[in-house]
Amino acid sequence: MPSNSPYCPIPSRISLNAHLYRAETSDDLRHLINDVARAAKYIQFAIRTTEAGLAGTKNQFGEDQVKLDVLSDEIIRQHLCESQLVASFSSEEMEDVIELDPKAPYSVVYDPLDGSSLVDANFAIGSIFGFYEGKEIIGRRPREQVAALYVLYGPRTLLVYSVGKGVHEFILNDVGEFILLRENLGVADKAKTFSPGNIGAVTDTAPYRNMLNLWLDEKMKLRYSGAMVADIHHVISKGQGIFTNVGGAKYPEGKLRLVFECGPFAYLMEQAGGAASDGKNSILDVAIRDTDQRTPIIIGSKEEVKRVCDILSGKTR
Ligand code: AHM
Ligand code: MG
Repeated sequence: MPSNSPYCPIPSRISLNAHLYRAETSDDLRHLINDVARAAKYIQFAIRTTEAGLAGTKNQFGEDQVKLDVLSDEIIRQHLCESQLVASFSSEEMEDVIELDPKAPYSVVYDPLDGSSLVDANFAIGSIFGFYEGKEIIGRRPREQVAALYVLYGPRTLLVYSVGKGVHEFILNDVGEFILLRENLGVADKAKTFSPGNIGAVTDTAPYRNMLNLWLDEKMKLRYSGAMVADIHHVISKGQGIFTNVGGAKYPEGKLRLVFECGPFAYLMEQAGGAASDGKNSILDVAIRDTDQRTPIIIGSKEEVKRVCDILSGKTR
């Protein structure tokens, strides 16, 4: 970070590191976020250059892992280990919480490559991270996160982060640095676009069908890519919208995981002025019992989140 010395030129761009410094983020957290951002650069390079395909292995949920899932997880683990700042971590690709150094200041939860089944279709995909102080993850609530971020690998590579002081967006430039694009992204109370996940649930969940019919009747615009990270970025980027993944017979709790996916996004969405609910409570207040815990999620513009929760609970039609 340049000092006030007249010998330090005024920068023509603000780097992620400079932005974290200005936000008075602790040095440890700033270094850890920089390390995670560096891992993301290697992942985006791997996405561009690695042939898509199955790795021949399954993750803790019995899902086929694609090569890039495994590689992204390895890249992140390497950077977390090298940082010397991680007490424990938990990845969507691994079964347990892994303890690294109980005296280190932070724990990290992450989905290394959300939407990886879309790699062959060349859709946007991403990495999602949540940061907690201390070594415990089980028994915590996502509200205890001290930071969250995601990296979106699309036509551009974007990084969106919050350390509890607003939500800020960076773009990866040609020399490999994340530089500030937009500061203090906000999400309006009313939604104009909808992004309905686990849509198969309408066959046995009448209120979800009612909700969908309302969105169609009101001529709201459909924006659904199949990667949560891209679909929620759409809401944050456009400053409005609603994303849902609610339960039905096949996935009673919906398809998405509290720890790696819903928790970090709930933190970012509340920081942007939106809301995230499991249908009853804020996602940020749901206790983490297990790393494979799933939760319904209704996230985005505040008024729409409330309306969806009311309709799904049968309070209104
Ligand atoms: P993944 O982490 O294995 O990629 O799975 C999670 C993804 C989310 O990104 C997305 O919202 C959801 O699965 C899509 O599910 P569906 O294809 O049923 O709409
Ligand atoms: Mg995922």
